Amino acid sequence: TPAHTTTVGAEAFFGAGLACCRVFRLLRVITVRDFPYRSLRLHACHRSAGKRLAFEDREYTVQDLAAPGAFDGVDIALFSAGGSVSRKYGPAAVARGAVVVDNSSAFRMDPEVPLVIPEVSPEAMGNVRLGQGAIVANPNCSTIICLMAATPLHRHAKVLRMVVSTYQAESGAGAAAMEELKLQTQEVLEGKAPTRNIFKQQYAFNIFSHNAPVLENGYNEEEMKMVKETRKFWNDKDVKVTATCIRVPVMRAHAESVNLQFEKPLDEVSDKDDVAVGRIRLDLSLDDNRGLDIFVCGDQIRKGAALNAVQIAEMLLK
Ligand code: 11C
Repeated sequence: TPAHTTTVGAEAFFGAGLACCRVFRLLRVITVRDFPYRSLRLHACHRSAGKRLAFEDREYTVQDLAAPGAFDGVDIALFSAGGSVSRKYGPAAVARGAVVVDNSSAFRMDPEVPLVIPEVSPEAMGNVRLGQGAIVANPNCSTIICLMAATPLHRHAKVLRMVVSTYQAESGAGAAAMEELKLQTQEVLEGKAPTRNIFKQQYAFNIFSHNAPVLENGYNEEEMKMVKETRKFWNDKDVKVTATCIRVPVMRAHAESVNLQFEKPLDEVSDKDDVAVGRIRLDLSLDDNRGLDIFVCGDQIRKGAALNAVQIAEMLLK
């Protein structure tokens, strides 16, 4: 078994928030998949450095990400701390020879950076090798879940146009949002005004446009990530993609409605994946069996982030 040093970059690891929830999930996936490592280091921002954490029968002291030599001897660095941390420290890890598997959006659209979903695009890893510093980007969770289902179909009949509507869980916004959904639900049921610390909208008993900033074109950033990442992933700048991303008051797992229009007629559709695909219907609004309506659902923290990142790291070991 190869043995490697893995760094889990964990800004705000001990605080409530996106990074906390996701890094915790990364560690769980490392255990569940029995990921082989010789040593593991946990890094966080200055304020969490020095804290102690038990993981797999050992106690770790969280180290300062900014300390000199933080990445010395690291083969694989799993970053799950948001774009600004990845931008600041990712290149430093690469300079020390580490392969950075980055869960943030910081490098996804960089033409030099592979965007990888292992089951559907192992070839996208290109020449990335252990020992030769590089960045590999994990797509956005909504994109991964959609493309797990749509990519085999795209390869089969070539997608010309894809229309996605998402129903996104609170876990995509982090542990604090999940806690607030619980609190809000209780408050609303008791007739109290719901606490709104995370989003400006009430999300208990409510649905609303994804909380990502709205851009000049009227789409929110989450929607445009789906458009741009799909084009890069399929290496097809002409594919028409449009998305509507919505938050729903659900704790875990995103659901998506995906409408696909193909270049070639379909003669069969059958797929079994870890992302569940259901409600497969020929699109009645299109002629000649060239359209399909499907409904996909997956755990965006497992396959949508942590599991995908660890699978990329596993590819590096092969
Ligand atoms: C959500 N997909 O569910 C988002 C969070 O680019 O990795 C992750 C954003 C990203 O809210």
